[in-house]
Amino acid sequence: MSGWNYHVTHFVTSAPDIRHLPVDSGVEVAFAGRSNAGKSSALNTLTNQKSLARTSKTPGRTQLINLFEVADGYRLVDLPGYGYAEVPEEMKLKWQRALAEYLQKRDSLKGLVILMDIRHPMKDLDQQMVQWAVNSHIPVLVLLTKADKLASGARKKQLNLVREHSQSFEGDVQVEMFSSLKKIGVDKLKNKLDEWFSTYSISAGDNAEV
Ligand SMILES: Nc1nc2c(ncn2[C@@H]2O[C@H](COP(=O)(O)OP(=O)(O)O)[C@@H](O)[C@H]2O)c(=O)[nH]1
Ligand SMILES: [Mg+2]
Repeated sequence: MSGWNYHVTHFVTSAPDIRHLPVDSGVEVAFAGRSNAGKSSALNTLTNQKSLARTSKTPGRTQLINLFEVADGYRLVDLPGYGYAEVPEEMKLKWQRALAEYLQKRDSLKGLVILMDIRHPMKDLDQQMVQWAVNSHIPVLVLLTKADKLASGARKKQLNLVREHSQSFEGDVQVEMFSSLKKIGVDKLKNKLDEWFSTYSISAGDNAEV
């Protein structure tokens, strides 16, 4: 089924950490990736809004978890970027533990989009994210971002390499190219979100806000 209109997505709230997320009901798809991978740009491109998710040339700025709603009870979650070099080691570990817990415990989480710069994909933390999601039976869409930075031959080669590598996780992991600049892969992203959102419909009671 199609028909989800991502253009009407609106900001709901920010949470300082995973323990402060809103009630765990409805359907959630989270976006994760290293700082500067192009996550905010992808969300803006998906929703056709220039500054829904703030984009920044300064990596690591977005420290909050930002929640957006596509429709009542259907959310997109912008997770803080990981791997930012200037964050103290202790904070990094704390955040990694919190992320792992979120992936394991959040019932409404039905899909994870992991964004990786096509020129530097599958760094250690990226692999860890994929592995955590697979372990928690959460389907993954890997977007190889900034595809416009490579010529089309190099792009396809990189896509095939990452696809091959992703098989080693032995889970539901799909890999696609993406470019916010050139609007590459936007339909692939929409189709995947449609699939995840439509697989889980919300019952009236589940959706009640009391
Ligand atoms: N060439 C190119 N640059 C991009 C693309 N997407 C994002 N960027 C740039 O990469 C930097 C980081 O993007 P941002 O969306 O803020 O990344 P985030 O930290 O993952 O949210 C910014 O300077 C963007 O302009 C893309 O598709 N192509
Ligand atoms: Mg961002």
